[in-house]
Amino acid sequence: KVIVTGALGQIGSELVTAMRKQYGADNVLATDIRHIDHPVTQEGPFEVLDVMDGERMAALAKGHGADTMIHLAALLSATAEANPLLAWNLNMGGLMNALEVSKEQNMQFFTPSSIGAFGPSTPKDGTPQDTIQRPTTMYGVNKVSGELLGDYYFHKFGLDTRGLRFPGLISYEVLPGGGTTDYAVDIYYKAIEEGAYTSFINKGTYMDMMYMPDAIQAIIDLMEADPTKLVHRNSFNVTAMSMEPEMVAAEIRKHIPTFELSYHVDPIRQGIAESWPNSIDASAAKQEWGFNPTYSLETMTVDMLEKLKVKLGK
Ligand code: VAH
Repeated sequence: KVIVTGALGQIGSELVTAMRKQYGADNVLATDIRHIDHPVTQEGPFEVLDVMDGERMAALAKGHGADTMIHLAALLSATAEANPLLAWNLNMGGLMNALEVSKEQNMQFFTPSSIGAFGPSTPKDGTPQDTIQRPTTMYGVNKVSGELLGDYYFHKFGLDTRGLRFPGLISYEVLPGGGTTDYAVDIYYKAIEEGAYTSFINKGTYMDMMYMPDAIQAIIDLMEADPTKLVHRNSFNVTAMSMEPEMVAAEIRKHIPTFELSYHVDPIRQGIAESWPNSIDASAAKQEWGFNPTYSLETMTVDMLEKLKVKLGK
C-alpha cells in the first residue's frame, strides 16, 4: 500500500495512475496541497496534504496502512532559485517529514534527485555515478542534501531508501512547474499550437532528458529491485538522451516541416542549465537493477506530437 505526495505534479499524476493499475487503485493513496478534479483525485483514494504538516502525513500514512512512501512534493529549479528560503524550508522540511514518517512506520521510501544535484565542477560528459557534487543552485543544494539524508536514514536506521537522479522529464499529461528543462516540453505544445517556439534555453545547451513513461517504469523497477543487488541507493543516474533545442526542432520538422525555432534566452534558467552536466552515465542503474529506457528523441517526438494533437484538439 502506497502513499504519494505531490500526486498532482508532472511525475505524480502519471505515477499514481501507473501504480493504481499495477497494485490496485485502493492501494495507492494520492495526496497533494490542493484538490482538483483529475483522475488522480477521482480514480482512487485522495487526501489534501501539505507536506510541511508532519502530523497529518503520519496520520494519513497510518490510516492507509501504507508500507511505501513516494515523496514527490517539491519546488523545481527555477522556482527554487527565485525563492531560495522557501525552497529550503519546503523541499527539506517536506523531505524530513517524509523520512521521519517512513522511519516511524517502517515504510520503503522513494524521492527523486536530479541532474541538478551536479554543479560546474562536476565532469560534464559521461558524468559518473560517484563524482563531485557542488551545485550552485538552491535546488541542487536541496537535492544533494536529500541524497545524503536518504543514505543517512539507510545506514543509520536501516530505512529502505531509494532514489533516482532524474534528467529533464518530457510528458504531455501535466506540465512541469518551474523547471529549467521545461523548454523541452513547451516546444512540443507550441509546435502544435503555433508551429513555432521561442526557447528560453540557448541553442547548443545540452541536457539529459527522458520520456515520462521511461521515468515511471524506472521508479517502479527500482522500488521492486532486489535490495541485495543495490550498491547505490540515493541516487542513481538515469537518462535516455542528451539533447539541445536545435535537435528537438529538427525532429519536430520531420512531422511539421515549417516549424520555426527562435531564442529569447532567460539568463537565470540558462545559467542553471549551464551549471548542469551535458550527458550523464547511467551504467550503475543498468548494472544494479536493469534500468532500460525505451524511448529515443525520435520515438518520443512521434508520441508527443500525436498525443498533443488530440489533447489540444488540433
Ligand atoms: C527542473 N525538471 O528543471 C526539473 C529537473 C533535471 C531537471 O530537476 O528543475
